[in-house]
Amino acid sequence: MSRKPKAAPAEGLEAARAELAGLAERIAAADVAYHGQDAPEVTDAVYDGWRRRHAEILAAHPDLADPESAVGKVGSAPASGFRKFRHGVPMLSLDNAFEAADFVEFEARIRRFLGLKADSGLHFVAEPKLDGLSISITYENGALVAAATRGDGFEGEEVTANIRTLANVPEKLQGDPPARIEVRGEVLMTKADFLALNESQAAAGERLFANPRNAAAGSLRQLDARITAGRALQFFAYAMGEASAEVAATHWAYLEALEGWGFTVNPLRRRVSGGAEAEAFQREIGEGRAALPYDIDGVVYKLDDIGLQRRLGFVGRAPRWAIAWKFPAEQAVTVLRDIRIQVGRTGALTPVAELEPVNVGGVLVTRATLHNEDEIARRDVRIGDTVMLQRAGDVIPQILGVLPDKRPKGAVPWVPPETCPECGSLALRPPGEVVRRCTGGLICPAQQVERLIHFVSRGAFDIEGLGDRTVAEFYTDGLLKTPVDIFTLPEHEAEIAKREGWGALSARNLSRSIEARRVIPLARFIYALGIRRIGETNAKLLARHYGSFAHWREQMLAARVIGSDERLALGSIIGIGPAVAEELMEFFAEARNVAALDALAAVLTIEDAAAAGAESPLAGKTIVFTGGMATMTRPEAKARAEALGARVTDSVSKNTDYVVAGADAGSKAKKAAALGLTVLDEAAWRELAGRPPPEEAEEA
Ligand code: D41
Repeated sequence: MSRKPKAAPAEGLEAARAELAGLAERIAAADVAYHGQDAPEVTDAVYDGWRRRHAEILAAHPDLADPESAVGKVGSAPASGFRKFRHGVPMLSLDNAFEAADFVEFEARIRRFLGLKADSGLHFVAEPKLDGLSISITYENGALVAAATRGDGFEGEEVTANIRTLANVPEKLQGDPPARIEVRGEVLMTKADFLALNESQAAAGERLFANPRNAAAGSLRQLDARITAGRALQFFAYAMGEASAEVAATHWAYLEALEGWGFTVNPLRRRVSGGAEAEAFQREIGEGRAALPYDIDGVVYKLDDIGLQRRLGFVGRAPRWAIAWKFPAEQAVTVLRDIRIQVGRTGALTPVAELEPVNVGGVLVTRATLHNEDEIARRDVRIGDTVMLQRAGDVIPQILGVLPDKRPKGAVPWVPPETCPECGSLALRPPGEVVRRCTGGLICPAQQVERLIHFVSRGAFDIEGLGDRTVAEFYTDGLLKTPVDIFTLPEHEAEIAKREGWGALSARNLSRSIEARRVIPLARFIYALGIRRIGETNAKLLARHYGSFAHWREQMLAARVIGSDERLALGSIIGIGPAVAEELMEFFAEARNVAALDALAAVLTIEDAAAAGAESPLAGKTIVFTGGMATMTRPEAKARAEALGARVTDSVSKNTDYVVAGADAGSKAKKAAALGLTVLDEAAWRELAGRPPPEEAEEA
């Protein structure tokens, strides 16, 4: 493609500088999200667009080049060209702890879940949390056969040839490993190797890397594995994935087995029992951190007993049995230039701080969230103030507080707007709520655009080629107004092809990716609607509970009647609280919403939700637990049932398949008997749940 550098905007240097700063911030944030453990926040196309524009402006204004800028130094742009690799067992993420109280709560949660006494000892393995990139390596009959990046946890990129070039990754395992085993760990570059690499990059006139992690990522994700071979990368093994046979009963023993097979395992690992020992280890490692040859950003604590790990399972994408206790985040000081109002998909007005650009731990920060107007008042943040900033491991920087000595004369307290800056409608803050909202609803362009952006986003319709910027442009130009318009875009393909930055091929590709999404799973569809409080998790719960679009729609309409059976049924879905139910009812009470829903359903095929664990005897069944059990807590029983595809509800009705009656089961068990339902005792439940009596379970 021949792209002439476009001249910078006519407003001149200042405008160019501002646009450059904005782009740098977005690119840096996307890099953090991409190279971090999180899923990328923007599509590759949007990201590439930002980078192109950034380069164009720099080409027109070379003086604006900022040697401190993180842009241009970062590891690599999201590479394509690698084969996708589906992980047999998802690579989980980790919940974070930031202080001792979080660890205490983590332990308490484990005890509650397992029904253990408060004074029962729990043993953990503590491992420094290496700041590299997570990799999975598969061995068959002791030989390395495949390696892949973590990606989004479900699907990564296949990097077998690259991983084979790492000196400390065994090609053949020693000892007697299971026939098939997957080993997980972190690939990193030491600080010294990173500095040396950047020196030789500079000497060769090549781009520099921002930090060791980006250097490791950029070095590994090379289509030409010979380049990887020339880079000093190391692999530290820390977890197991799939295995054809049981390896060990504790995580500690598993790590020793890994060492026996020839892997490098972090020698700083330690067994700790309880919060006090964890806190001491945290301090010890924190103090030694700067002197370590590689970057770490915290310590991972894993429950040692693998049997208990299995019982605990995971919630969302993170195991209940492990936690990453992070070191305090990096901070900086800068000047608050302005407070801008952002209008979200649901009309929420969020104040955003516009900052004098500042480098915080290698990332250029120009914006920070101010959360809400109470926060601004509480911290008395004023325009012109010098503020303390924190980047807490995640992407959105926060303002910690104000340096009062540096306040300029005449700075006045900030006053929240009474109207929406986007559409001029009244912006109201209901009593008892912290958020001010635009009352413009669908007439507010900001809300409409945000809804469309959400609709096509990754977890929703995931339409490739329709990035944030494109959606906003199409909206402004009248090509898109409501979600259903997306499916008429292919009819405008010729027109789109003529737009600036487009061509016949990209327009064709857009039509193709839209057509490919005419069939959509129910959960994604529900999530795409952008109803307040219906995130991916709740959308899945609803899809699983109601099964089909027609059934869900019918039930929601009926549930609008307070006291109806349908309303009670909605309220009894575990995980769907009253606030969520309220939002659903509000959505369905609005005729325009139902009309929009039906317009979409008319052009789409919405797939029924398959119950999880479809082959299990509990798939699609509805269970009520009542009374206490001796060998399993209620949360564990519920999690087990849900993992097997069952719905757990609170109230017994004719739609209940099983009632599990514990020791002191009362009225619910009676009602079940009266309705002629199947009532199980604890032993029968364990049998059904594939959890035979505890003595035998040890062997399983
Ligand atoms: O050192 C690390 N970065 C590290 C990461 C580690 N030592 N252990 C880890 N263990 C896990 C589980 C408990 C889920 C097997 C991890 C990670 N996960 C992890 N890294 C990135 C996402 C998750």
